[in-house]
Amino acid sequence: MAAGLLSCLPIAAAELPVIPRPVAERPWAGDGVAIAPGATVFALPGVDAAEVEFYRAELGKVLDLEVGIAENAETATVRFGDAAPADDWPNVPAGDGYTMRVGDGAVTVLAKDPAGRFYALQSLLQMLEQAAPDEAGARSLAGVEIVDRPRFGYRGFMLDESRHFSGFEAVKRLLDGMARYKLNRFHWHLTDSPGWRIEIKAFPELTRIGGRGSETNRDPDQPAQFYTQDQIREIIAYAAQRHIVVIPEIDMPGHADAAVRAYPEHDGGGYQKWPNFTFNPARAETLEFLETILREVAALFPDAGIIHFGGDEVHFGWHQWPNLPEVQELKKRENLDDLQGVEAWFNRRMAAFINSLGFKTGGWDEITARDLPTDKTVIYWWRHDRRDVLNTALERGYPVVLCPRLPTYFDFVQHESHNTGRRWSGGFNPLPNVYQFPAGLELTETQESRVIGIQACLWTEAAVTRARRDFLTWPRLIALAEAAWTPEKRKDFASFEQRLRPQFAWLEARGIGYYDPFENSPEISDIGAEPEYLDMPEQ
Ligand code: TNX
Repeated sequence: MAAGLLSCLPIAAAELPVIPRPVAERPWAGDGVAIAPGATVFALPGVDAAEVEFYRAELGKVLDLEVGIAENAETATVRFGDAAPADDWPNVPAGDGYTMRVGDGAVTVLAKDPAGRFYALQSLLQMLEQAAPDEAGARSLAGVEIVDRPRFGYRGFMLDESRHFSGFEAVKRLLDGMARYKLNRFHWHLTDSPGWRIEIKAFPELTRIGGRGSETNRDPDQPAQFYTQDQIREIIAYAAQRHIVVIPEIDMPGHADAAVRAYPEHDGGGYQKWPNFTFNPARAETLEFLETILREVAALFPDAGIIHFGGDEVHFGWHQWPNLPEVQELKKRENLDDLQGVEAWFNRRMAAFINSLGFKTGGWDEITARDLPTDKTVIYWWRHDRRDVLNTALERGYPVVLCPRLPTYFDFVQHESHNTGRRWSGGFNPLPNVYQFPAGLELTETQESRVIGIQACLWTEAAVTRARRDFLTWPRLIALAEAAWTPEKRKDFASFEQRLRPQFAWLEARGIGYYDPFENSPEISDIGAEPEYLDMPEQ
């Protein structure tokens, strides 16, 4: 798409009730469009009928009408195409971008790729929601032309399922919300110390034993909570239909207690709170065990692009490594000086294996110093107090996802008065800080070109119930979505607040809870609450 074209489009006076705010919108001089009973959709040549069938259903839900299929382009209410029908159209963008004209009696959506058409539909649905129907059930939209495309290709959210388990239905609701706001990466933190949440056929004890317990309840007699492989396939398909890629995270060599509880022969020791925090990083059978797991994960997530292998906080629990005979032997064999060398060796070995399966390796920013290949590794920068690490990763040419604790960790509190959740030297993550990110980092142009995206992370140590997880996620995730999509010069917090107010109705209708920053609604703080047992198949 020609960037010059966008800058010459004047901004519409009455702004669209759309989040994320589009790159450019201008009034269309002709008539607008009334969408009434009898509305139809049409797939222009080049667009798959099945794709438009999905849009027909989505439009029908919002309009509460039966939407039909038009016989031809001329009579359609909403038509979806992949090329400009005439010369007076802006260039048709590729990827996630789209252009949409609401004018002269019809809505025309043009995008080279299905993702762009899907995002145009999200904009249209939000506009229609805000247009109250008249007595005849018609919703009127003023004439407008939109040209839109995202600032970042990777627009993510991470959910920690180990500390407390969310479950199948909650994840689907989350994916609905992500898609609505044009987020496209769901980073699924499926394993950590309290619980192992992904079925691995080769090692059934991982879920049978490792799936029991949570951060707040380690009683071994609880039912195991995890996703079966069938459920995972269903979630991936549901996400894919909404243009969301699901990226699995299998944490190693740290955060391993749950797996080690199930298979103690792989223990590498830990520390007081988590005595089996690490896998043995040097034992041949343990490396094979992890590779077998990764092979199943790769088969289950064929389109993930990235397998995230954690790699964080290993030094918390490596104190017993010097006593492990396999580590002593490895150090000698590979000429490694210290534990950091052992950790790096382990990272390189596992990353090479992930690459051999056809995936990039994702890892927390500790792996920046590990000499992993820059073209096959994605760094997730989380230590906001280690700007030096971000700079190093960018200088070395790694693709980077920005997800620093401040302001993108949603387990941090969002209002001064909130008592549960994290703070960092008094700092916390209110809505405006999330919205303004990443402006405060003052990235140079070269640096930004290596940033593939931004992500919020919901860690769930202090999020025991679904109500609290919702409270921490919404509406901050909506602010993050606009930060990920909308270019800096189009971001405006006052405008965002205006457009945010009407979003709560959608969250409520979908059964999603939230914090209302306008009312400063009461904190949902569930310290002492019992974890919920949701959606588990028969065991
Ligand atoms: C740090 S982020 C962690 C997580 C915790 C989180 C809590 C990261 C790579 N490690 O294990 O859940 O802080 O905010």
